[in-house]
Amino acid sequence: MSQEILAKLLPVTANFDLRGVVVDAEPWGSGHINNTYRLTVNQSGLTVHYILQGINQNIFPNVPKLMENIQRVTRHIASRNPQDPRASLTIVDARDGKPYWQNPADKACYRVYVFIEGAKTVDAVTCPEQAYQAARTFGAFQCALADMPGAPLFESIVDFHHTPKRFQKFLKVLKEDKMDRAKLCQKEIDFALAHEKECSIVVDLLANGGLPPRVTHNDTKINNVMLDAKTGEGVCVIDLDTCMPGSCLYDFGDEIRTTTATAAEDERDLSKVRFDLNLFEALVKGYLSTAGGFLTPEEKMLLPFSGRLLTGECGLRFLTDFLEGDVYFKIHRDGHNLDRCRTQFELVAQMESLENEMNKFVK
Ligand code: ADP
Ligand code: GN1
Ligand code: MG
Repeated sequence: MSQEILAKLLPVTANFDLRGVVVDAEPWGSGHINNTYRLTVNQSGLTVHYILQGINQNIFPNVPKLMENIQRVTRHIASRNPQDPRASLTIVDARDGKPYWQNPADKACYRVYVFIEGAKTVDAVTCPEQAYQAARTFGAFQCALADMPGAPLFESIVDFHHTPKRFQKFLKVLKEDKMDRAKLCQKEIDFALAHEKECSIVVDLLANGGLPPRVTHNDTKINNVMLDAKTGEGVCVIDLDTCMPGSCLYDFGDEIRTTTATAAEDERDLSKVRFDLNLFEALVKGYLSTAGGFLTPEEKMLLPFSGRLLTGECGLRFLTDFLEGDVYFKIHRDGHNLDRCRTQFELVAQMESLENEMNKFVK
């Protein structure tokens, strides 16, 4: 199987100077957006790995600007950590000198990163220490981006966390119901409709100056941070496609979404899906240990709410994609996006009932 994949990818890898012979290629990780492979390269007897990604150009049509963002961010993070090569993703340029390669035949774009060895990602946390480490690492990343020189980053997905616009899109897709699926998810539709009011809290505050704009990652789910395989310490923030102007609350909210849940995002048995206050507390401690110094009182106050907002937004996006016919997120089974939506809405409901406890802890 992996040899078949290798045969397909060799014409792609030939366009990058990998300093050896590519001997294996296997699908890697569980991201929903790009096509990710781990390459094994024999460099004069030494085995070295790389990450090769086919970039999702439906979602990121402007690859040159996308890669310029990633180049700026990775260089800046690397310059902040000169002693630690694992602290930043490292792009391997194509032979033509660009940070990606475009196949002239079908226009598909690919990029290569140095593989971060001795580290792992997890799809669900198993202990508070992992939550602490993930949040500490994302907080440090935000802190480092705060003084990145140059013009604002390119908006790789416009209005990515504009929750009210996400809500309007949901209403439109629901009205069309072109796959005739609304009848399969009436409970989830009702849940979404009942939460419209909360959608605009953060975007309104950003617009009226109540919250400061920041440079953020915007996709801080738990499998976008690498943890040391031995010590469990946070090593590196990855998946930089959505680094752009945003709010700290987008990042912290998405951390809450995936780092305080006791089950995977697509768990079908909702009795296993629990928002865990201990994990939340570890997350808050980790985040404040690196980001606490620059957050405004308003940002701090909204940290607990951001969990509900981002978890609800993500559930809404899964529901919209289910209704639309699974056109955005990769799915691996029928109803996958609906299963994902259900876990997210379950978490929102639990966070609502624990609102006082969450607020008390942050205070
Ligand atoms: P997607 O945008 O599809 O989520 P990611 O960039 O997050 O893609 O990559 C998918 C997975 O591949 C990650 O969750 C991680 O496990 C792994 N990965 C990505 N980049 C690296 C890297 N440089 N070194 C090691 N593993 C990586
Ligand atoms: C996607 O790329 P990945 O799998 O890390 C998505 C996020 C969602 C997440 C839900 C560019 O993240 O916004 O929160 O799935 N990324 C993009 O799991 O849409
Ligand atoms: Mg990812």
